[in-house]
Amino acid sequence: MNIKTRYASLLLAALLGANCSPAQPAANQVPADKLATAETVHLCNNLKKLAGKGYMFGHQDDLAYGVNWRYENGRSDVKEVAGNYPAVYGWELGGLEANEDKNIDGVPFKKMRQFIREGYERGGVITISWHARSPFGAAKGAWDTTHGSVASILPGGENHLMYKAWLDELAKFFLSLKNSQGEAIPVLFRPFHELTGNWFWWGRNACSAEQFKVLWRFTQYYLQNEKKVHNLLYVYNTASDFKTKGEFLERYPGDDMVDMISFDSYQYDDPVKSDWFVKNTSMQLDMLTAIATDKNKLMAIAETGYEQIPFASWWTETLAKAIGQHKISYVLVWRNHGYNQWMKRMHYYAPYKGHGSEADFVKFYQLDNTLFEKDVANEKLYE
Ligand code: BMA
Repeated sequence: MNIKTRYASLLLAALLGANCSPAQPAANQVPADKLATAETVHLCNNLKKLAGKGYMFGHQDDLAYGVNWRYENGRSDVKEVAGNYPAVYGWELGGLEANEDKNIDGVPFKKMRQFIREGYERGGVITISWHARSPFGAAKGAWDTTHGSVASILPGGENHLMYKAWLDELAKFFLSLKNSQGEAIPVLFRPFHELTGNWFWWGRNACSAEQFKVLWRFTQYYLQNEKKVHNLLYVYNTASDFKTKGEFLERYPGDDMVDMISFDSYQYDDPVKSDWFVKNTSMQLDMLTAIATDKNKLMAIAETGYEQIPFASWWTETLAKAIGQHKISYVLVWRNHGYNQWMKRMHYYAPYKGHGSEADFVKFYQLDNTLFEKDVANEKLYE
């Protein structure tokens, strides 16, 4: 760590109150943001209670498009198969930092705001990720591993002012998320996701653990204290590459900075021949359970999926088994893009009407411990 980074780190620790001692397990969970709005506090507490009943099913970009459609009011591939919307809606802000009208997957932010409101008003939960472009240039988007990018945006770094301008755009968006009564809509914000991987500019090879923690602490400090954004719960999210609790926590910014711990894990091999996904996910959830209990945090599988779901009973025989009895808040599958020109293949993770895993998804939907929108609407998570 250089002197500037060290200074910034100490300054932020002082500003935010460094947190060394784990919180005592308690029935209630207080959000990391001490000024969180009433609805955000309720969501935090209610998610804690809900985890005892089951886990919510989530889908990225669910209301915006599906495998065979784009922007048709009321549609959702999940709803067309299960008869009900997902309980969790994932959205993505990449591009907003540069004041773009659409995100990196072409979703107009104006429409996204409307979809977020619809999901919230029906009682669902909103989570947001951010594939911000590299501070070293937009060419590679978030997928730039040049060392030094994080250092350059920390206080004292050459791109710090630019980073603050990015956060100003994010803050405007978060503050604009309101329901018809003007209530701020709570969001599970998952910045710097898959942080243990080595593919994004905030990843393991591009910055030190200390720099990562300062980045997180600064971001949260700036959104909360400078921009007065108080409708966020903060989600710490690693890739599926950790083998121990220590590895999972290596870049953890502090108990006072995080509300939920999570990881992303995808199925890449053939689940009929290999039980890697079930075993590894279950083992990693054991570790998360121990950490979440110790620290009194929520937990989730923030992204998963088996692209194109080429195993008809993946939902009940693989995914549900991998989760087992672990008390996660939610599991979210990635987006139903359809044919992806750039990848040159079909890119989707939830079934759609006519898909081979449809019947099994209905079984998954009917399991006692899977929760979709109608289940969470009954729970009144914001009251
Ligand atoms: C990836 C793919 C990309 C997309 C990115 C951000 O997993 O779906 O096509 O741009 O997520 O949503």
